[in-house]
Amino acid sequence: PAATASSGGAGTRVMIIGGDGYCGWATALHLSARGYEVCIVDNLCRRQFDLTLGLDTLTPIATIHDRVRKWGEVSGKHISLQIGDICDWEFLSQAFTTFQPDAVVHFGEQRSAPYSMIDRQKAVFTQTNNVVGTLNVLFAIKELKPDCHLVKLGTMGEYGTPNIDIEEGYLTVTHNGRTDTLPYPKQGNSFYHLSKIHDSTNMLFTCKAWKVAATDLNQGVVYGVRTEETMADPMLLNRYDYDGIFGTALNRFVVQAAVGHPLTVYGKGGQTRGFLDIRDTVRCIQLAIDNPAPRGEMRVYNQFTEQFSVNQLAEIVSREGKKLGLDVVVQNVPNPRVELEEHYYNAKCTKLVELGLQPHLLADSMIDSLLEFAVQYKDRVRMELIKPAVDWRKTGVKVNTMGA
Ligand code: NAD
Ligand code: USQ
Repeated sequence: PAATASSGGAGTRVMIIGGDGYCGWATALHLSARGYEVCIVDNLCRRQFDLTLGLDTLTPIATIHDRVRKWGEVSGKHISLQIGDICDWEFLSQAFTTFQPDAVVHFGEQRSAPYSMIDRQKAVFTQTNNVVGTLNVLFAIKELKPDCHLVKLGTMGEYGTPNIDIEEGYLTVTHNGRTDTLPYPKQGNSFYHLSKIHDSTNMLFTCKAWKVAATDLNQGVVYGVRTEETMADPMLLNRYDYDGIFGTALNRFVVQAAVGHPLTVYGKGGQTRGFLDIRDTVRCIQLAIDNPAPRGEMRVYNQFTEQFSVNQLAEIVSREGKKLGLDVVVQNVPNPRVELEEHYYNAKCTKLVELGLQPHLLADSMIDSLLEFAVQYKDRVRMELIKPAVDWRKTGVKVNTMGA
């Protein structure tokens, strides 16, 4: 049964593509715990990137098979598993036909901006993997389950950092006396962010042409690691990236503080972004599923709860770290990226709150507990993985690593 308003979505059949990843695993358990029928689809390429590049998560993570088995024991709920690549049409169409999803949550992309800027091969892989994967999902919906709602993870980085307010997806413009509501202008700052823009364009077109129902969630930078379900057993623990390629700003700063590494603020540190707690990511996805877009409409929600500059984050982490007795130093390192380091930023994020999101704001208690969590695992930190690893200006046809 397709769910309508509020959170009464129990019984809804949800396919979670990328369900072995950071956001996907937490979401799969959140929904399963609440009675949704969950199927995880993943080709485990994220684990392969770690193996290939010599990276590792802060937390020890179990295999996806062990995770799902343990979740069954802990909760009494079954999550079904389909291991395969959504760029492979045979695989995806079979997964769709077998599971018959009411909603597909699509997290299954290469999501690191630095990874996409390593070299030509990784730029091409990122855009092929992301754009073709999403295109296959759109075809699967059209051909196999036309009433299935697509909940697609986009990114706030699709908008870039324009010198005007950022709206939720669309902008009403008056030009030469005529007015129209148009997709908000997109300016990505890496081949990864650009892949998300290409996805949004394909989605908007198929919503119009095939009456697909889609919600594009332009998510900000996620922080934190604990959710109720992933903390229920050590085997359910989520991944936590802190390295220079997959680690994101606040999660990196927390680990850096825990091990006494200077906080790596890139350039002037005025770069401002939207951020949210992973406990809100899972709630936002549930709200999007429970309030499906009507067929033919592409809804766009900005999925973050607060905006911070990188300098502000470094300040918060050093203040809280000192309270816990940690010696925290902030260092402005040369910016490996090409981006504005001082800019206007004012992005709207009201639609998910209107649907009922009650944000977990970045209170001191959150930083405290995240710092304590990082300290608990600090013996696993490999200092050499912390440095910024990819320079936007040096991307070429050969592998580009700053340390090499
Ligand atoms: P992640 O890398 O931890 O997880 C992505 C998962 O998708 C991995 O398990 C990977 O194996 C899988 N995957 C990738 N390509 C696939 C394919 N072709 N077929 C099947 N599975 C595939 O990433 P995450 O941090 O959980 O991010 C999930 C989504 O949310 C991404 O689309 C990302 O762009 C978006 N997002 C993440 C953040 C963040 O801060 N982590 C912020 C905004 C948006
Ligand atoms: N930054 C630092 N120091 C660091 C790491 C990052 O100053 O050690 C700065 C970056 O230069 C950038 C900002 O922090 O200005 C954000 O960088 P990030 O690595 O935290 O986030 P980003 O590369 O944008 O990518 C992450 C996720 C991606 C998601 C995006 C949301 O990896 O999947 O799409 O956040 S958003 O930024 O809103 O587009």
